Amino acid sequence: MTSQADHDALTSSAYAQALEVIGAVEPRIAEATRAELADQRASLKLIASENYASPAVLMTMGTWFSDKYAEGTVGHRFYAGCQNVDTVESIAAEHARELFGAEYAYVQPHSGIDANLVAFWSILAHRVEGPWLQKAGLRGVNDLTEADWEALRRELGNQRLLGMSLDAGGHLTHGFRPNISGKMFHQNQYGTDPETGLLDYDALAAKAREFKPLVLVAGYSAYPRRVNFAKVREIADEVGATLMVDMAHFAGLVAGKVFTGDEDPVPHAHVVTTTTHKSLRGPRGGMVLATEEYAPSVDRGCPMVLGGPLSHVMAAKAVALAEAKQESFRTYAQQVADNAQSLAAGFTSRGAHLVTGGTDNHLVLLDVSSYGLTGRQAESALLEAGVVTNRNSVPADPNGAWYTSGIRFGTPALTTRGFGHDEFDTVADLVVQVLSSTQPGTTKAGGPSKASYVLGDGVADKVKAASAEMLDKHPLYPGLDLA
Ligand code: DSN
Repeated sequence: MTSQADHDALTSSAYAQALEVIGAVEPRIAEATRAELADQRASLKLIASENYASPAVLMTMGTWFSDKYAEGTVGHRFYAGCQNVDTVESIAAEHARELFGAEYAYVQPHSGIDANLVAFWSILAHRVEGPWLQKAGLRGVNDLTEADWEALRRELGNQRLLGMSLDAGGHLTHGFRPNISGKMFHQNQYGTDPETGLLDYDALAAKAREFKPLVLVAGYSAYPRRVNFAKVREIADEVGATLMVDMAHFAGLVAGKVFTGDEDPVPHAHVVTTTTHKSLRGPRGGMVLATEEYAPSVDRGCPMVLGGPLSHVMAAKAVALAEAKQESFRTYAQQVADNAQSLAAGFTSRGAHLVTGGTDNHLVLLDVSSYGLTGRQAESALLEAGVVTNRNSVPADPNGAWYTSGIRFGTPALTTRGFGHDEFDTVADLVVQVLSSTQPGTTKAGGPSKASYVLGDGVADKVKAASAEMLDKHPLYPGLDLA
């Protein structure tokens, strides 16, 4: 067993040497890599979908597994020599099944969008193609005639999907028109209650009864509240829909047992998708969990819609999932949720307006219109002061999805650095200082601008100095010294 000091020295030396090897080929990349670490260390990272993976997870991605093709699935590959990839993929899937209590896990998706595409096509294959093949008395796709394909294409292309609208907090892959999900499906959207901003299950049920979707999508990327997935499953069952939950944002809270019972999507959904790099704190990538019933069609993800699996990333997923099984991850996940409460309370006590009035997950959505700003202006002013966030629509947003009226904040990353209640209260204070000191700018022609802004003199420096004090107390990768 190595001591923490030995471990830190090993990590520092490994990265310093790796950067030397990289720098000998393309010094600008080694330099940008060092600069990225410095920037991440020096800023308040509040983007709700970002985190800091452990050195073990990061290092696992930098190996020769990157060089191997392995299309197909474990034990059934389109390439020879995949025995070690099989080992890696099996271990990652085993950890995922155990951690989430899932019947089946597919760890190949390269991203959240890929995971959702795998899920959509798996549901279509299971619900549309499967019965159609059986009805036609066919054994497999090779038996289809051109006329059969024509009929199947028509049927596949006319299915209904009901998802949460983007401005209510859904994700663009849940049927938003510019995304393929909004084009490949006959889509419809549910929103939130205009008064409370909360999900209205009765309204959702009424819409589902009227629309009768094949796929009902639950999950969100900017809704600051928990969802009762048992209720959503009842609605799906009533209308004969497959329930797909996208838990990309809150997978860490599920893994860490903050969301249990009705709030845990895994026992209630037919198919669950996620990314692995957000609150779950793993490598950049995606994953699909499913019931046994959907497993065979999910397993066809590659080559159905995915290119060759990223074996080095699957290996890193296995490491991250092993980390998430540890007791310390439960403590972390609970702290993420507690910190979101502290941040929300800090904003509310300073007069800021929060969508839904607060939070009970890992994110807070601040409506910045009361400061006379668009989300775009607020995001830029905050960035100038070293506070990294992203603009986001609020329900029925008058400024649309580009300029927006909201700023989304998340606690996973700074919680990894060790921030607690007091620091998040200070973060709220700093954010409010910036927003209160920002004025909308004007266009070149002198008219009102939705993008430019003017931040009061000295505010950025003052906020950066206050942030630096907290960041210094909670260093990122404390043992990692590249000097
Ligand atoms: N980009 C992710 C997010 O920020 O929520 C989702 O795609």
